[in-house]
Amino acid sequence: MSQTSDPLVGIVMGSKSDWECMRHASDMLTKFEVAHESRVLSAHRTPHAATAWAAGASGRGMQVIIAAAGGAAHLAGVMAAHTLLPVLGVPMESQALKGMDSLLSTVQMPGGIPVGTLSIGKPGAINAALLAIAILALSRPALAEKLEAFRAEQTQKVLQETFD
Ligand code: RP5
Repeated sequence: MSQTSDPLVGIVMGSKSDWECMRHASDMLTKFEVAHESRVLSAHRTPHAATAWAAGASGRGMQVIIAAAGGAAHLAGVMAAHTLLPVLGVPMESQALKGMDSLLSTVQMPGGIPVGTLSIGKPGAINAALLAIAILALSRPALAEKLEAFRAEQTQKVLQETFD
């Protein structure tokens, strides 16, 4: 587990093998100085710990959960079933089916229990963090300013691209 003080965002992933991808979400939150906690919890391998963590997240001050899993990717759905916090799902790229399994099992939630599902792999990890930041920025003007600066910088970078 990795944690900064009083985390606002919780990043959970089904296996340590997901960290190589999910570190990009953590890095983005760190860049924006958003306190967060990252840990491995599995819907299948640690079902009781996973549901207890989700149920307690709001009470511990968290405002957004990012949940990543691969294959039969039920973690984000299980998180969403046990909290009212917004849950962002990141499908991991799987070996067998390249993440299509993860994507479908994360995105196809029954009506009534939403999971905001991002794209497969690294872009999804980065965007989950940016979406979490956008949610938090709704009530934090300083964070909204940082997000605006990030977008402006990104735009300038693209416009200034050159070729060798
Ligand atoms: C899922 O199974 C994890 O989220 C991971 O993406 C996948 C493979 O896990 P390991 O076998 O590498 O632990 O639960």
